[in-house]
Amino acid sequence: MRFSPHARVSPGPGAVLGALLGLLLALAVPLAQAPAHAADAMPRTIPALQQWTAGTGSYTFGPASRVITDSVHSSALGTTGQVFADDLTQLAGRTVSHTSGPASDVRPGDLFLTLGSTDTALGTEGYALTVAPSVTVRARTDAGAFYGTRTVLQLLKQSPTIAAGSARDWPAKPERGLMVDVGRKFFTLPWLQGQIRDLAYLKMNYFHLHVSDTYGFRLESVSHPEITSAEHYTKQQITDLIALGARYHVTVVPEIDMPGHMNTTLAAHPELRLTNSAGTASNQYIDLSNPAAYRLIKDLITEYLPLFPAEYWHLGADEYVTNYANYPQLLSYARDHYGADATAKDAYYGFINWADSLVRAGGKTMRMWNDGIKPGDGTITPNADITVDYFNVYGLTPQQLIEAGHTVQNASWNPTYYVFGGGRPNTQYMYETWNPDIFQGGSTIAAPSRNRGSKLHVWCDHPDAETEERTAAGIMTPMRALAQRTWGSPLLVPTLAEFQPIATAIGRPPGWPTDTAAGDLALGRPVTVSSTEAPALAAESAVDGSYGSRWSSAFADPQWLTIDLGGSQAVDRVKLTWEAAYATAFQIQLSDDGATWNTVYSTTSASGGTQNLTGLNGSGRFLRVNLTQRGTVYGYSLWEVEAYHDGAASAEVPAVTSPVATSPAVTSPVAATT
Ligand SMILES: [Ca+2]
Repeated sequence: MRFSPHARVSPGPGAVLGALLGLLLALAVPLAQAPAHAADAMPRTIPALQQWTAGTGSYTFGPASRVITDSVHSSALGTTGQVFADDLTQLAGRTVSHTSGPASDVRPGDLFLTLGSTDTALGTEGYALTVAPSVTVRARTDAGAFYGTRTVLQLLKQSPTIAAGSARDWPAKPERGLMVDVGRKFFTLPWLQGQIRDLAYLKMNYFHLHVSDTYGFRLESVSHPEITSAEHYTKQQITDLIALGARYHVTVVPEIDMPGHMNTTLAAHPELRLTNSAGTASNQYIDLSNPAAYRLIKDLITEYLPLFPAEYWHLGADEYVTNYANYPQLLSYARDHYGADATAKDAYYGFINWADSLVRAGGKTMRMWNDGIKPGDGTITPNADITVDYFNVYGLTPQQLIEAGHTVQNASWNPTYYVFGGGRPNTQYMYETWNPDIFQGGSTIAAPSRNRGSKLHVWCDHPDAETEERTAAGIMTPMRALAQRTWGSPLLVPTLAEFQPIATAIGRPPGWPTDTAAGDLALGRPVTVSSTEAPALAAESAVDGSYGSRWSSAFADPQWLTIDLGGSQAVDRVKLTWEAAYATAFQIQLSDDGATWNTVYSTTSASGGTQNLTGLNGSGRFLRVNLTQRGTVYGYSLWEVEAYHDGAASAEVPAVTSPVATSPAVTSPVAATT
């Protein structure tokens, strides 16, 4: 996919209009923190629960709490029980045990997983949850039980105590996911692993890897090693990633984009480039009139079909030739193979169905993008068994595709496209108005069951436009809105402004990697600020461990940011990572009471960037960044504020493992009770 004609300017310090709109939004919703009464009783999860009935009393997660999988179903639930215990171990900062046993073993504080629900409305991914002195998740399938554990995990992330009650919960759509263009930009394995955990945390299950495009072919190959890029994934790495996905109920679906977007392959095979009637060879179109092209493509599909156990294979098939009159060899090929009435476009349609036959022979269902499927331009139509990812308004409408026999997925440019250097998802529209049965351009379908669901799409048209950390932060809220919309439960709150603090409170899954170093005293601590530019630029983003998320203030002097370190801490180093909106004058201050401040660092000539302020000498429970002079016309914006007590390490003694635990889990409410 390339730029949409509707591409919007991405937000940034220069986006004055966007910033002003953000301010207006913030001002328009002054009571964003005050939930409606109806939402008070509903536990806060993303996605929201379909149904909740409040009970009496509560459940508390404590040091003796165990995960118990019903011994009758221990083989089916064993992995889910262990993943749940592992996640709780990360959350609590201590080992949470997992055992198998009968319901009669369950004690107050335990978490019990079982199957055998007769509630058919729960389907294959739903579950029932009972919160009492102990918690019980009962489902019809392992997947359903797993999603019950994600609900409990999100609730325990917010508090070790959960109000009693019972839930029935199930998804509206079977596919809820994310696509990442690793073809144009190489994303590291830890990043991909983190996205699998984050998808699962949001009860999402579909991870589409677009593995080849303009700037790369990212898979190790034995049949064609000449096309593999230097930055690529080995087959073992892919197998391990798929195994992680299986533990988290996330399916990894590959796409090797063909017959367009084949730049990397054609750089190694210039003889297969499609040449137009003027004699110009394309960098990205393979020549579908050349039998050698089919041999190479068959080699690749045959090599990789067994590597990916997912039931789907995505062919891509987007953005191939548009003016077929320029390619008479395609017309000749089509007439030779598909009859005297064939059109040049039949070379494309015939290729699609040829590839579909390879995929079906491999036991899978093929998918493709929608733009090449047009009415009346060929004598061949794509096989009806192909699932079509509908991303923009070209040719057949979603309803027409369904009438032609296809199943579809909603990949609408608006609101599911996140384009490097281009447009961003309209998350407010996505959360407040859209649903997965509204397709690009507003078209709808008669039978929603023929729509598998939706996913967010990260397209890296300009691969260096942002780092993978920034991308993780940039898609965080859109993914949460999409999780809500694909699960399809009633909204907890009607506006994105009200949803944002819920998303912040639920945060990332346990074990989410941080950018900050071990021993960061500020990580995940409570933080207060003088002002916030927009709900999406919350104070918590300055202490969340990510250099991809930031706090930003109103456009005025002075401002401040205060972190509660939880108790008096000696601090000898503070690291500030500024966005473009920096301070020229500020002070670092410490206080035991939050009222009387001891200044340990002061400057009037700072120039932003990353400031690693060493040799500080002070202690206190509260750390304040007191901001007195802006460096730009904007406010103050910090990607992250970190505080350390390097102690002996700063005296050039070899670093030792910090006694301060480094996981964000240590600051979670759960850990606080242990
Ligand atoms: Ca941050």
